[in-house]
Amino acid sequence: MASASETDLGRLSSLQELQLSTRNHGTPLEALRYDVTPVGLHYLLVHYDIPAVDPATWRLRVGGRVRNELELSLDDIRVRPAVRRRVTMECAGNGRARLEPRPASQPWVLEAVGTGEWGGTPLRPILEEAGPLDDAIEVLFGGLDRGLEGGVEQSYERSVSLDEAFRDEVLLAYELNGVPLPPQHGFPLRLVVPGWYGMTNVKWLERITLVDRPFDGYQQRTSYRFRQQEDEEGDPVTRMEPRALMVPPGLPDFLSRERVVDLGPCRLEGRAWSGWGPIAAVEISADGGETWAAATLGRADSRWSWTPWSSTWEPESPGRYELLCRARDETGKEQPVDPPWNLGGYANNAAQRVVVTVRS
Ligand SMILES: Nc1nc2c(c(=O)[nH]1)N[C@H]1C(S)=C(S)[C@@H](COP(=O)(O)O)O[C@H]1N2
Ligand SMILES: [Mo]
Repeated sequence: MASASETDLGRLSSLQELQLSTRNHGTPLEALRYDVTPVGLHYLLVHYDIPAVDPATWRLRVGGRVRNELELSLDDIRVRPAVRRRVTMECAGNGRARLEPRPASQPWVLEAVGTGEWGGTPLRPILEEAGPLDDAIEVLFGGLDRGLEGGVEQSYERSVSLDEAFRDEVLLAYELNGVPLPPQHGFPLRLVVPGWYGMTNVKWLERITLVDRPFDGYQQRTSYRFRQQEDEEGDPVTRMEPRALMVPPGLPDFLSRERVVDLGPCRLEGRAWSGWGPIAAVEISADGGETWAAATLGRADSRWSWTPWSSTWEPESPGRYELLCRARDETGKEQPVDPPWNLGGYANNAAQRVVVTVRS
């Protein structure tokens, strides 16, 4: 077993990677067919252990730079105005395993994304009731789960700016797809910040603290920054970069996951999303990225949920092909074909590649 300090230097044994990838499962890509990802198929990322929570004694505490501290039970939260929002959430590490060299962390290939129908209450009125003092600049969200990371013992905590926390669509969710939040997704309460990568959506929430200086805890300062070298400060990871994914067509091979399809028209379909703006285009390539053709876009269920797309591919002859898809959003951000490397392996939104053998 490597020590924590060895793994920080970027060496994970294959057993450690397997351990991470069995605890934190992805959404099978065939489940991109559902508008809302069924609960058990939604990807999962748990940094430490799933904490045991007694809902009867659990309280949400709102404090720090506020006029009125609040202490809310689950019942207090449930009687507040209820909303349901369809939100696509993606882990910032999605695509990490396709980077070379591979950063030492959860080895996602491409499947760390899902769309939930999150039910809960808007955050803003709670913050207004607490009444931020003039010097409050950020809102810090603290989870109940504890562990060690980079040798530092910590609770999972992340902050967002006051402006971001006051957005109307930010919610405190106690339901997923109409059922109480399952333990692994943050029971009894989690934060949902539409458009941002998964790490912002703090699970097992128990503390909301308004602060008068930028939060510099581990998950804000050390993790989730774009860096090429250890000693750089780096820019923070924030919103989801655009990405399109396809349901791999035809039949999979058990071990390689490569696909086999019969000669003839082949329907391709999938989903695309971006945290920066609505999806403007999805394109398909059947020649490894030499030429691209536009796919047809469907309608997203909400601004914050993924956009369906489809296309028909007509291979001319049997053989081995490499299919790619890529998305562009209305701000002009487009997926690259080559993976954008960084030390933490964040936001690798290089176009998906699917190897397909066409048989006659
Ligand atoms: N308290 C807490 N919140 C957390 C995490 C965690 O480990 N602890 N993981 C974060 C990360 S990195 C992601 S990608 C999402 C995953 O949410 P899900 O498991 O419900 O899909 O939760 C985020 N919230
Ligand atoms: Mo994540």
